[in-house]
Amino acid sequence: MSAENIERSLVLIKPDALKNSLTGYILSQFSEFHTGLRFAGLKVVSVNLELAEEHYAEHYGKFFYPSLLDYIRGYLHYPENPEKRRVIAIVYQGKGAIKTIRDICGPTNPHDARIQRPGCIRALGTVVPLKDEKGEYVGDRVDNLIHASANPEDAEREIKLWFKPTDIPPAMRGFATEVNEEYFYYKDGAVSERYEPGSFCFTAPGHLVWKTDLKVLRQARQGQEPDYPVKAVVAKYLINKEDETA
Ligand code: FUP
Repeated sequence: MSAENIERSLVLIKPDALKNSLTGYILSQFSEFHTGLRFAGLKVVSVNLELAEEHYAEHYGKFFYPSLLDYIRGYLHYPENPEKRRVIAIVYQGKGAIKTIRDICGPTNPHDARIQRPGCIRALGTVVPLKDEKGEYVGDRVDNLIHASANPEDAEREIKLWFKPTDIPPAMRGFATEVNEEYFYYKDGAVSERYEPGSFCFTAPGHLVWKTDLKVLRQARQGQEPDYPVKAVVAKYLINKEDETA
């Protein structure tokens, strides 16, 4: 297979799929035998707020955005069980990966999925009406079990948001990396090069990082407008760091 034909896609098995024991079913639908796609990365993630906000940044300000963050973070399906709040994040790689996966997922809204593509994964989802503070219906939250990258640009952004380069085997990484030569710390939404109490060193000299992330960190340090928010760089380093059950 030539390198040009290879695509990557980020799949998230969301909390409602985990709650309904659909993980095995979903993995078998995407198996190499059925799709020709291969795993390039896989992890169990307790979704921090930074990660949720950046993943759904394009929906910021929409009526369903706050509910969407609670949904992906597992608060809606596991209100009483913080230890069960998690998502399975997977990078698939192969020819036509994006379309192949989205076809198996089906339409975004499970009502449409059941009509247009019975048998697809999202046909098993639910639609939850949302109300404003006056109790008036404002639209639906769509609990559709699975996320799949929509196009190659989204796939690159999403894979770099959820995965460090070293989470992916070297021959499958696909995107440019660089060896970082500086210390970068994070505290209260801001990045700095110096440690202060409560700050967290998310990358140190010698670490392999995404080249685009390093550019963003340097832009932010020089007071320039970064290509994307530093929060999107840091979020992956915060994965599974805090004990949300404590
Ligand atoms: P998709 O690319 O199919 O995941 O769909 P979108 O990017 O349009 O939607 C992202 C998420 O927002 C989905 F999980 C569904 C959710 N959503 C709602 O909850 N309500 C809406 O009215 C639209 C989307």
